[in-house]
Formats: sequence, structure tokens, C-alpha cells
Amino acid sequence: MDNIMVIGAAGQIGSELVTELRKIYGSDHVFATDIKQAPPDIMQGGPFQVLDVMDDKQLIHFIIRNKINQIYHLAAVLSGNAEKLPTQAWRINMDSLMNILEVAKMVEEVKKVFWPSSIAVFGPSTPRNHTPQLTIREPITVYGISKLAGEQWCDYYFQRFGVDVRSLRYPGLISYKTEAGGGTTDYAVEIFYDAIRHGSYECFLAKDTALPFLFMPDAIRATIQLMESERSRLSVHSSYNIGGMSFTPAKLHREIKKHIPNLSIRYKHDFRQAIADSWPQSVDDSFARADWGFEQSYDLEKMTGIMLKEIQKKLK
Ligand code: AKB
Repeated sequence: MDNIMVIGAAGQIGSELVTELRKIYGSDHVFATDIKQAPPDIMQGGPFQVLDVMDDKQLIHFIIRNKINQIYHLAAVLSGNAEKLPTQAWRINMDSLMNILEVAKMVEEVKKVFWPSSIAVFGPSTPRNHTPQLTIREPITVYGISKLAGEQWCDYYFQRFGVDVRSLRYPGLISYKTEAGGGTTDYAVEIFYDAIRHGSYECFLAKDTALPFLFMPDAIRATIQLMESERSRLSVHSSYNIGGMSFTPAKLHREIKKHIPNLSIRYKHDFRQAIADSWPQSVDDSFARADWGFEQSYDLEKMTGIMLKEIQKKLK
């Protein structure tokens, strides 16, 4: 059985991925790590260690000591936060990835790496609807630039050193377990909490801003499916587009109102509007579907019902 390491286990994706991986590979085989403490179920449900991925010595010792065979490197500074501290965000996003790629190159036991990219690799010159897998990538954010450079590095380490690194261009991810932090798509999570707590929400994007989204269970399933696919089936070694659903704040508001009729929304866009306006409204994920069978099972209606039910339970 492979030993798996998850970096960023306290985050929005990591806290759910660890749980799923532990179900598949067994708790003792999934090593959760983060720079900070993680939710109790992650820290108590299997091995957990506070670890800074920027510390390459600590990283390599951990990997060798625990005989790690697969690494999911999820730690990153997201789009909104990265614009506030661009050089720091660049350093964190790039240096951490380079540490992982180097370790994977050097340590023979490390067979596979997963690293998330994002729709942020695209920019205003990219076709915004049904954005193709292969198209112009001229991002205008430091987060997007780091993801674009990261994709190229992943491809380089694959071509040059045979490092088996796999990646998805996540759209906005919607989940209830751990809140996202510092992203442009975060409004689509925040609105559920404010709807339940206050019956009102102030949205930092304009009402007609369409973006692609995926509900977390679909994202987790896709991530593990990609990692478990035969390497020979994969034709993309930078990062795969995965689409999901496309909606605007106004459409999400209408959907939540079916459950909370009095929910009011005020639109007051901030600097994140320009970021959202430079991103795809929907993406073409036909490569992911054809190569390894990506499928989305949650639509807006189904996702909204589950989000409200689960957040209501959590806030009780
Ligand atoms: C963000 O909004 O920064 C992220 C992303 C789309 O990569 N959720």
C-alpha cells in the first residue's frame, strides 16, 4: 500500500481530501501535514504533523522517514490574498512547488505528485466561454502567473526527469467543511453562511459575473481519479481543465432564495471584480473526460440544498 502525504491538510481542499484518502488507503497510510493545526478529525484520524513545505530539509527528512510514495501539495496563497502581497505570494507558491518537484526527482520512492492549478492561468485574451484546454494563457494576477509558471515547471520535470506530476485547473470550489480564504470565488461559499446567519449578504462581485464552479465532492473524486489513472492514458502534463457548473451571483442568490425566501443581497464590488472579469465563464473539460473519465455529478440545485443543510447543522 502506498504511503501518501498531504501538504495543506488544514485547508479547504486538504481537510476533505485527507478524509477520502484515509477511507481508500487506510488511516495509517495518509500523512496529513500543514503549517498550522488542522481540524480535529484530521489530526486525530491518522498521522498528522505540523510541517512547513518551504523548509526543504524538514520536508525531505519527513518524506524519507515516512517512506512517502505519493504527495498532494495543496498549500498556496489564493488570488485575492496574493494581490495584497505579490512578491511574498510568488515566493510561497513557487518555492514550495520547486521543493516538491526536487524531492520527487531525488527520492526514488516518490512515485506521483499532485499539484493544483487554477482557471487563474487564463487572462483577458483567452476565450471566456467554453475555454479550451489549449489556448492563450496571459494571466493578470500574481496568483495566475504563479500557477502558469507552475504548470510549465510540472511539464518540464515530467519531460526532463520523468517526474509523474499530475494537475487540475480547479474552478471555484464550493464546500461546507472548511471555508476557503483569500480567493475570488469565495463569495459562493460566504453567501451560504451569511444567508443562514443574517439573511443578507454583501457580495464583492457584480451580480452578472459568471464563473465556473465545482462542488467539493466532485473535485475530490476527480483529484483521486486523476491520481489513480494509468499514466499512459494521460495526454496533458501541465494541468487538465475541469469545468463543473457556471453561474453568476444573481443566479446563486435566486437558487438560495428557494430555501430562504427573504435572503437579500447587496452588490459592492471590490478589486476582485477585475480578477473575475479576466477569468473564464465556463471551461471545456473534454480532455479530462476523454483521458481519465472526469464526470460532474452535482449541479447548482443539488449543491445548494446540501450546502444549506450542512451549514445549518454546523452552525447549530
Ligand atoms: C481563487 O479564487 O483564487 C481560487 C481559484 C479559482 O483558484 N478559488
